[in-house]
Amino acid sequence: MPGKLVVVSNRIPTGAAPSGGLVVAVHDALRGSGGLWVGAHPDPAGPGDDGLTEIARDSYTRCAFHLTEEEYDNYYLGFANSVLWPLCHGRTDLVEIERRYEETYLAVNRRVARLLADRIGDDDQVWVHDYHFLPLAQELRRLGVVARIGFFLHIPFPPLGALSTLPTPDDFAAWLSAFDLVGLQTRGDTARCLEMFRSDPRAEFMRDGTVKFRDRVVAVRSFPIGIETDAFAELARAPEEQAALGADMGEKLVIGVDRLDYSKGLPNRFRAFGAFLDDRAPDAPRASLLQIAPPTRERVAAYRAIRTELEEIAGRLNGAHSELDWTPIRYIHHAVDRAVLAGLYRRAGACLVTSLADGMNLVAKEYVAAQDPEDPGVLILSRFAGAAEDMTEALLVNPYDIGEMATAIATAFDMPLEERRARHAACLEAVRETDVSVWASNFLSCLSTCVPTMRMPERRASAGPEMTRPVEKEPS
Ligand code: ADQ
Repeated sequence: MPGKLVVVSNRIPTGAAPSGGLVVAVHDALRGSGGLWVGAHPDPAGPGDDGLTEIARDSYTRCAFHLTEEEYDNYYLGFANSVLWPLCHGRTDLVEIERRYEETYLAVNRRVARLLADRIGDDDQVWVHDYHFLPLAQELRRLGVVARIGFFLHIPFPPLGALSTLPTPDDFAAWLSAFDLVGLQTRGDTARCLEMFRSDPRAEFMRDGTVKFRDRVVAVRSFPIGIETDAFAELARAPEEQAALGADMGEKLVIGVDRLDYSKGLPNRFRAFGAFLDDRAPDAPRASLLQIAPPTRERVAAYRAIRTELEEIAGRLNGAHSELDWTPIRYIHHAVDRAVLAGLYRRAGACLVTSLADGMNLVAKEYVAAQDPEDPGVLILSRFAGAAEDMTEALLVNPYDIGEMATAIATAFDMPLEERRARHAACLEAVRETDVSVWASNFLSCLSTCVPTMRMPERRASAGPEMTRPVEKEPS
């Protein structure tokens, strides 16, 4: 009988009925297998216990581990978001090297592994999410866990050269090789991951494309993530949400929705909208940019800096272009209810996704799903978002080229209906093909076909260093 599913992710839903595409897909997969979902407790400091706190139980169990304030600072804000995040998003200039960051990151992963090891059966499948837990499989293997362990990286895989920024660059490949399956967002990410292994003398390529690394074999594949397409489209059609959106946002509306993050290219997006306003004819219809961008990680200096920069640009552009009854840039700093968001997407004639680097970008997919296929808006999409790999009929732009983005905004507003329909239909097909339910089932069925390279139950009690053993090759 197949075992249960164990999911590990930094964020974990606390409510009884989780919402949001990724969360729902994971929730559904867990309900089917009666498994366990473990994540960090939303309260930074727990009640003092060092173990797992159960936060929900249904057909599966949700448990959380607590981070002390020091762990939150050094593991989450430190190594995860001031080292790995900028590294993976091409901003090695923002990487902050602090010994305590790395030490705490490893210590938290070791602790989570200890909390989990006894709860994982040999036939279970473990699905680890994202850069907060890169060393987790290595720690679980050290504790004798032989179950299949898969990893999905939601953010871009870093280019080879950038890995040298890490305090111990060789660790990255070793961490990944402790998983049986490494899932990445795009074919480009997969190529970069394989390039890392190819340049490492410890790695060797098997005939079936898997990588043998010391005593382990790991498969590397892309699994582009998506959204709950039909459910989101349904939300956008809801008439009550439409009725609430009659605000005077001008005749032409372009929308942007992002966490306030330097990887999303927001300053250039605002500048491009300013250049579009500069170039438009005096009698052209009024156009507004509605930017929804709640701040995140504000204790990290780079996030405070981007907020200040953006407010300055918005202030300057509004000063130059506002009229008594019209403000061209509306900048909202808080999260918006998903139903309202879906309605706003549908109301907007264009959506600007201008990421300088992005694993996938779900906003691009949500915008397409929310459109009326008979009269759709136009997606303007950065070539550096993972979504651009398959959504080739969006207006693809270089987010460093302000003039090109300004022209794209004008092109989107002037685009004939037939062309809008054709581009939208092609993009919608790409969104459907990567529906989040497809993404989850593809990843899990691929993981189930991986042949675990360590089936040595007698090692379960030992927490010693990894032992070597003959490699079992995956069937080709
Ligand atoms: P994010 O960097 O958070 O995700 P994205 O993929 O765009 O980026 O997802 C953002 C989600 O949050 C969307 O569903 C969006 O609707 C929602 N959201 C953003 N701002 C909001 C607001 N103000 N109010 C309400 N909802 C808001 C990371 C990676 C991405 C990858 C995803 C999933 O950085 O590249 O696509 O994980 O793997």
